[in-house]
Amino acid sequence: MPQETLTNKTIFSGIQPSGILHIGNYLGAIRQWIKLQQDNTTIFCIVDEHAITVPYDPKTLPDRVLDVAAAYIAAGIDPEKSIVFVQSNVAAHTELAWLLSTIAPYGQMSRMTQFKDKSKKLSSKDAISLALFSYPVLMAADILLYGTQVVPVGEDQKQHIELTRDIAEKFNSQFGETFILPEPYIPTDSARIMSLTDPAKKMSKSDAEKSYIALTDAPDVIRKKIAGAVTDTEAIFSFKKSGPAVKNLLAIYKAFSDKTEEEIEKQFDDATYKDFKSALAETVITTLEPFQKKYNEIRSEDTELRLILGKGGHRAQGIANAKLHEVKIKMGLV
Ligand code: AQP
Repeated sequence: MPQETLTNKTIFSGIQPSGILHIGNYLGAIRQWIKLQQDNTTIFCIVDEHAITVPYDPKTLPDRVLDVAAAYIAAGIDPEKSIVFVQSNVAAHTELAWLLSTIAPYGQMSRMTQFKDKSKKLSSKDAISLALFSYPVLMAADILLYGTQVVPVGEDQKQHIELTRDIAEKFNSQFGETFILPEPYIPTDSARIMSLTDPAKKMSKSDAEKSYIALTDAPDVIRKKIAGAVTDTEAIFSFKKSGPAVKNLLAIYKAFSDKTEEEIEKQFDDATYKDFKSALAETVITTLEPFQKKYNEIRSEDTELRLILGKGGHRAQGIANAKLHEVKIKMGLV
């Protein structure tokens, strides 16, 4: 979808509170959302019901949810402009997911690569939950409840949006026109950030701490993680010729410095890894500083944050319940 067409659209997206948000979540998702909220109707969810599809700690989950909400707002999501809410506060999501699961095609569901990847990480077949398998149907419900036209996602989520469209199309043809078919939106300037310890894998909040830079990491932690990041044998700083590890570090530098590729290549022409990594660390630290200040302010006083989420949940319920009601009537359930 061409980027210039993104005005007056209904946009939905979310992040799982499955760990501490990292620079990949910011560069690949939240940074785009901030731009999109200017000229569109934007709905940003904290998808806690997705986060419980793999083993998790129920004691820390409530804090994780507030952490993500605080990160959204500290990064620039404006709760007056956008609806910001917690998925489990709107029961229509799980109810619609069940209704949609009655028409979700099993064969297509079995081909979802995220399910294959995530289930591989679990110790045995019995550790894989049915909910992990049906995760894309809950995601379809999240999207379809709000008349979403556009879903900003990473490349890895495109398959889930295709499934959502297929489910919506099937529902519309079986029960009558009900759902808008959403389009995935992968902005050209969104970066896919890879793990600091394994550039073949994307940076993930559920991986080892040293593999990601959390948005809330203290300066010394950032310096240490970047110093320990894997590199290639020869110190070449080129967006085309460097190996995957250095290309990833260069991409992070570019995203945080706002310099062009040519400027960066020139700047580090004769540099050592030590020079480059220390420049990178200081750039990341400086850029994250205002975010971290705001985040700490928001997070230290939960009352305001809970009020924002309560209000967002209320607004979301209004839209979601009306759509669910329509679906139930069409399915002969009311
Ligand atoms: N490494 C990344 N680079 C760019 N974008 C990324 N996103 C995630 N990782 C990167 C984008 O962040 C949004 C939210 O993702 P999510 O929390 O719903 O799940 P995820 O994609 O599975 O994120 P993680 O960090 O890898 O979480 P875990 O470890 O729990 O699976 C999405 O828009 C995603 O594209």
